[in-house]
Amino acid sequence: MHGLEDRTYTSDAEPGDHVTVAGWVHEVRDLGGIAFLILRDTEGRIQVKFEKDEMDDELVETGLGVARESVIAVTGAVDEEPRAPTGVEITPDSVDVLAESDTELPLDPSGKVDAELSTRLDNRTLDLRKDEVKAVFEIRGEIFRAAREAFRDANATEITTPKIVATGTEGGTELFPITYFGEEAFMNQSPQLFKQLTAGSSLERVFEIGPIFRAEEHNTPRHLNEATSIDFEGAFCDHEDAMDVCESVIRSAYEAVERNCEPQLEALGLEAEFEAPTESFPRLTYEEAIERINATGELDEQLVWGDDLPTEGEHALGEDVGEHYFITDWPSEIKPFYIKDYDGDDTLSTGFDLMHPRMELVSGGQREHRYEELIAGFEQQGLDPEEFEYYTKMFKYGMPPHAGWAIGAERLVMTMLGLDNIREAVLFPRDRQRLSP
Ligand code: ATP
Ligand code: AMO
Repeated sequence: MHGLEDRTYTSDAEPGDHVTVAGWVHEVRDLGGIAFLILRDTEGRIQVKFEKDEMDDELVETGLGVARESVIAVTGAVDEEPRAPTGVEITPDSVDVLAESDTELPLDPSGKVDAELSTRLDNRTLDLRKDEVKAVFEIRGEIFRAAREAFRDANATEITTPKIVATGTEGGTELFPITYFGEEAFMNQSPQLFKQLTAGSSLERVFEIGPIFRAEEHNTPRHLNEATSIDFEGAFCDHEDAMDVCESVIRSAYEAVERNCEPQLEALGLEAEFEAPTESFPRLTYEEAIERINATGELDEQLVWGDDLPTEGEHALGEDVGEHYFITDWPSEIKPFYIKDYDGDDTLSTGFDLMHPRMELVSGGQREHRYEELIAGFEQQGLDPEEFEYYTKMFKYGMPPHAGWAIGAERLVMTMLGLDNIREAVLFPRDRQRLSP
């Protein structure tokens, strides 16, 4: 067996080198006297040539007898060969089989045979061997890297908050209950209260990239039961400042992907059309939004002040605006209790959403930081403030004005790459039907 510390990636194998490459058997083509094995690793592919009459029989047998998707290490000389797919080929001195694959595959990683999404998700390891699938997750990683950099520029500290909690915060979706040493507990729907408690400390500006759990009953192409939330919270920020940070994070993510992910965009067939947003995102008020939706004539019934925006309305507006846009100045009654109203108008909320033409990406707002008003907000929402005492009491000890937001990371990946289903943006998605792998 090879210790593979001196392994060369396929993309680094140059004519004249003597190398060991390791990876998966992508394809074997036997032309009679000569045969080719295409070896695939994370960097690309390389052709391995077997000239049957000139090479050791055992070597030829090993190289050509191995099933597709087996893992092998090949040592040999690299030569220029214009007819090879990458312009070079290896003539092997040795072939070691490190892990043999079954000949029957549940999924064809060469992509020649299409597979249903459920088959792909059941066999994610094989699915990820396809260039265009791998590209999604490399881009997802780049988005997180860029977001962390943008947060650093915004002077925010990365934090992590508990995922096992005593209370929920997001009214719209159900909680997953769990048993915590005999007590009822829940999986966290949002780091909302914890990020506020931290922003109100000496840290001031914080961010978190972590899981959120929502017992969404329905099965849609844009809802998950476990999603990844990119959260920001900043003390001494108002909702306008928070929108600025949000815009810079989204813009940085697009720019980093455009700059650093050319091969991945190519694998997805997006290299020609991919464009980072250049203009700043328009900010529409809720009132303007419903007027524009009504003007499209796409809805059977006209929207009036106080209505939540129905999905068809969001789509009509998305088509009309044609780019990312914020919706601001929502009716207070349809925003959560922790969002602050405008001073002097308790019907108008500082909450905002960032929309992609296809769907909502972000919710946020300035927070209610005044103790009495916060307690009143809980009561209006039908929540018992006593249960949230761990949170509310800190508002008695100097809680600065603060604001923040959360981006649904999978929705960002999905809309950026034009994926049809949010499950394509998660390695191992959790939905109504899927608890494993
Ligand atoms: P949030 O993150 O605040 O839940 P959202 O994007 O999930 O935002 P909308 O798209 O405005 O919310 O949808 C509103 C609600 O409509 C959803 O939370 C869900 O309860 C319901 N809904 C949306 N699509 C479907 C669907 N295809 N089938 C059943 N219910 C749906
Ligand atoms: P909200 O509930 O709107 O706000 O969630 C923020 C963003 O998270 C994403 N998201 C989801 N993505 C996939 N599947 C889901 N089930 C799902 N639910 C939410 C969306 C959404 O815009 N505490 C507030 C944020 C804040 O005010 O800071 C909150 O959680 O992209």
